[in-house]
Amino acid sequence: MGHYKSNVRDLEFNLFEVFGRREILGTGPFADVDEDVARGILDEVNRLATGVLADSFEEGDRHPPVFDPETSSVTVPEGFKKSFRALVEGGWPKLDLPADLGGPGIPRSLAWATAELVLGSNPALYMYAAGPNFAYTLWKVGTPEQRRFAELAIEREWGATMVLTEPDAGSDVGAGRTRAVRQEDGSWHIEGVKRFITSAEHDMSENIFHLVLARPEGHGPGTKGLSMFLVPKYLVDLETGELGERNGVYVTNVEKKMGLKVSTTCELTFGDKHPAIGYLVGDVHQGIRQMFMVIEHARMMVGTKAIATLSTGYLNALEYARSRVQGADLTRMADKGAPRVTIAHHPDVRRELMLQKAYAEGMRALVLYTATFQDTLLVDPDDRHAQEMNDLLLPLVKGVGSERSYELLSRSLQTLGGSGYLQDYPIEQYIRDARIDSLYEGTTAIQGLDLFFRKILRNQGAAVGSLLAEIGEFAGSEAGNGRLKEERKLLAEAAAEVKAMGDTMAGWALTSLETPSEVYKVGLNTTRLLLALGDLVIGWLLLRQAEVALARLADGEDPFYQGKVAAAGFFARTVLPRLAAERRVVDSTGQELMELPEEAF
Ligand code: ST9
Ligand code: FAD
Repeated sequence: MGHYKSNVRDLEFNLFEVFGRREILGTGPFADVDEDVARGILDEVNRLATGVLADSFEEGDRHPPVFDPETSSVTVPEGFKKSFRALVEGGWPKLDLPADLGGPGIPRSLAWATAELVLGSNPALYMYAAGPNFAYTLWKVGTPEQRRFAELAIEREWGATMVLTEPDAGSDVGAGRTRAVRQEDGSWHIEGVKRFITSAEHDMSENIFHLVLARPEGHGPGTKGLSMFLVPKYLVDLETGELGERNGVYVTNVEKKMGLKVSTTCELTFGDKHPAIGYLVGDVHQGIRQMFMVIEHARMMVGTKAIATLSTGYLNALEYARSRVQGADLTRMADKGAPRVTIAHHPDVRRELMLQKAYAEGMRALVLYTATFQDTLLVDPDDRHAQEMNDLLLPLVKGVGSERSYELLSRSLQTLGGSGYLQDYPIEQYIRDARIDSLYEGTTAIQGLDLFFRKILRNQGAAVGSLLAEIGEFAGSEAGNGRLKEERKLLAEAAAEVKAMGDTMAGWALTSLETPSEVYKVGLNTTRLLLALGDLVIGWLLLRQAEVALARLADGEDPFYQGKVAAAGFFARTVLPRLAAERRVVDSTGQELMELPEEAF
């Protein structure tokens, strides 16, 4: 048995029973996909994910890629290559493409459900498979030549990277110093050093193209002064598609890191040995806007990766708890001769397991709920509400998904006792591999700032207001036919707490226009608000699932649906009430921390 335990039933439950995806299949851009095709895709990818993709998960960790500084080359372990080939040969990296670029033209919700399976099984595979997806962005915003390049990249299965970070420009991308110098023939020479670049070198594709942010000479400071350049490893003859000269971009180091070791994290040096030729994407200087098209996808990916890992962590913990015999039932604690029971009998283990289950399944629902807005945008790219909801939910998927998954994976390990600490089980690797998720693609702090300032304040509360109204409507409804009455009340109370937190913070933001230091009080609470809103939405989505499950249970018992009702009730009773405390913390925020001299820390 491989390490990966998937949950296809829950994916299908979300897609077809909760979020009504059946209704959009067979129509518009999804004309060629019906429910059978959709279920077939999930089945096929699940077969791969629990088989050949998972096979090299451990090998990639124990025998990471080898970097040769002499040749600037990287050799990836053979087992991982085999897994990658299986993914590529199945055509799965092209899953995100529309039909006119050779993709299946599926809804985003189905694409993300499928992505969960790959990301839970062996996340680095998904990242090495970024080529077609990144080429699609290039195709959307590129010049005719760049569109041709993108088509070749898709056809020839080239690798791809997103290149923002520099030693002095991490969260603050606008501090980037990599330069772009215009040449007479209209191309550019890129000069500088980028770091931490994922998949920038490997031996699994004949070419790799980099989407690079650099500052053209004379352009202003900050992110708005950056432009995006296409910088291929090998130059390409666009007519024949043949590879030409080696371009002057080289990997000059590969980092040694805590986890996700098979994914190369590279220092990338431009124009040191010979010129690194770049092409201005779309022939326009809109680098940060273009890069955010890639980032939005990557943030969704990171959240999905984290949640996928929590789900398999939980299911591994559950399997262990069902077989590990230790101690007597608590009711017979004093009876030293009482039969020993599996640890799944112990109240404390049950509580821990249910917390893992509720978060894993609630956050899966969050990913797929967010994806439903992306589905709408494929049907109507001008749907403003769908755009704003997607924008609002992305920092939750990424920020809450990564923070809670890491926290809860530690609980999964705890369920295995000392055995969880061993490499005999996958959870210690899950934890190391998932630790990155709250760091890259914008740290949690950045997600909190993005949520409050850009997605709430700048949006004048429209999207969050609509979300809270929908939650309020559910709480005030008859959902669950009396069976969810207490839970709906807890949901309404939690929603009021979160709204109060947001209102208080918005008030400080307003006051800061006159008294700038008031904004510190906002900054002390943006991550708190992110996590609180996350808990609220997770609680709501679990209750929506419970409503569906209760209706199904009327037809007879099914542990899957019983589990849904139990998880929603547990979350409502044990997690949502904590939001009252979070609100009190917000209310009591002062300037003490900001006035404290650094030496006192
Ligand atoms: C990284 C990569 O970490 C990690 C791994 C990558 C792996 C890739 C693999 C992907 C997989 C692909 C799929 C494969 C498929 C396979 C299938 C197999 C089955 N939304 O607020 P301002 C824009 S990469 C949209 O003033 P500052 C906007 O244009 C490194 N746009 O910011 C805005 O202008 P305006 C990641 C946004 O103060 C402009 O930026 N690094 C958003 O100048 C300026 O905005 C990071 O993420 C947004 N939310 O800069 C950096 N926000 O306002 C984190 C901004 O006019 N740091 N824009 O619209 C930040 O995000 C900062 O907040 C900052 C601040 C840089 C934006
Ligand atoms: P810093 O920005 O220095 O942050 C340090 C700490 O300060 C963090 O806790 C942060 O939250 C906090 N902080 C910083 N600014 C603020 C602020 N304004 N308000 C509040 N808190 C703040 N980059 C790429 O371009 N392409 C890639 O493919 C890529 N892959 C990566 C793979 C790995 C394994 C790693 C480790 C990184 C990768 N990155 C990549 C870079 C990654 O996106 C950055 O590490 C990340 O954006 C954070 O930047 P930093 O590491 O410089 O941390």
